[in-house]
Amino acid sequence: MLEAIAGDIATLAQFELILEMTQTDVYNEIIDDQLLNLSLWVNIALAGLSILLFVYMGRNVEDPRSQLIFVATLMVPLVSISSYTGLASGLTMSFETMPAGHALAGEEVLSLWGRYLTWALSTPMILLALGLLAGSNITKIFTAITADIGMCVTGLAAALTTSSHGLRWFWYFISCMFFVAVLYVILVEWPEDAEAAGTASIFNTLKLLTVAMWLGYPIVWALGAEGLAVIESVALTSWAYSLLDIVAKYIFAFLLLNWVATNESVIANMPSLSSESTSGAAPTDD
Ligand code: RET
Repeated sequence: MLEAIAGDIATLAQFELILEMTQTDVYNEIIDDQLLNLSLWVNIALAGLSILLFVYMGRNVEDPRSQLIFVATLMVPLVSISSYTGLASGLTMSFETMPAGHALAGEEVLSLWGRYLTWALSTPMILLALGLLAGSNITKIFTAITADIGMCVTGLAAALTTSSHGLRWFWYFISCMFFVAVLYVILVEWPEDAEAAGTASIFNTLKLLTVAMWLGYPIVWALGAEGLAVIESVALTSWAYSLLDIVAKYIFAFLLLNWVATNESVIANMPSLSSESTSGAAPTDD
C-alpha cells in the first residue's frame, strides 16, 4: 500500500517537473543532447552560407520574373535560419504528453513543432519559385500554395493534439489530403506548363527532387516519436528532417537559381501570370 502511494507521488513529481519546464530547461535539454543540437546548428550554418551565395548569384539578374524567383528562393534559407534558431533556443519546441493509445502513452515527448510552423512560410516560397519556373498561371500557383499551407498547419495540429490519439492521426490524414493536391499540381499541371514555356528539362529535375524529398517528411513524422514511435530518438528524427531539408531547400535552391541566372532570357520570354495565358495557347478574340 505504502509502496503504491510512494510510486504515485514519484510519478506525480515527475509529471509536475515536466509541466513546469521553462524555456531555459528545454534549452538545457538541447545542450545536453549533442546529436540533437548538431542537427539544428548544421542547418543554421548551411542556411547562412546559402543566403550569402544566393545574394551573390543574383547580383546581375534584371528580368522581373527571374528576380521574383530569386527573392522567393532566397526566402527559403532566410526562413530556415530563423526556424532553426527558434528550435536551438528552445523557443519553438516543448514536451507533449502522448495520449492513450499512442506507443508512448503518458510519456513526455519533445516535439520540435516550430518546424511545422515555419514550413508554412518556407514551402510556399519553394512552390512559388517552381510555379514561376514552369511558366504557370496565378490560379495553379495559388492552388498549390494554399493547399501547401493547409498541409503544414494541419501537420502542426497533429503534433500538438494531445487529447486524442485518433484525432492526432485524423489531422495527419487531412494534412496528407492537402499534400495530394500539392503533388497533383507539381506532377500533372506544371510539367505541361513547363513544356510550353521551354523550361521542361530543369523543371523535371527539380520536380523529381522535390517530390522524392517531400515524400520523406510524412514518412519521418509517421515513424518518429510523435507518430508510431518506430524511431524513438528525438535526435535521430531531427537528423532525418535536417537531412531532408538540406536537399529539399539548399541543394534545390542552388540548382534552381544557378539555372535561372544563366537562362534569364528564357524566363523573360514567358507569358504573364494571368490565368488565360497557359500552355502556350494563343488568346482567342471571339
Ligand atoms: C507532415 C505531417 C502530416 C502529413 C504530411 C506532412 C508533410 C510535410 C511536408 C513537408 C515539407 C517540408 C519542406 C520544408 C522545407 O523548408 C506535416 C510532416 C503530408 C511535405 C520541404
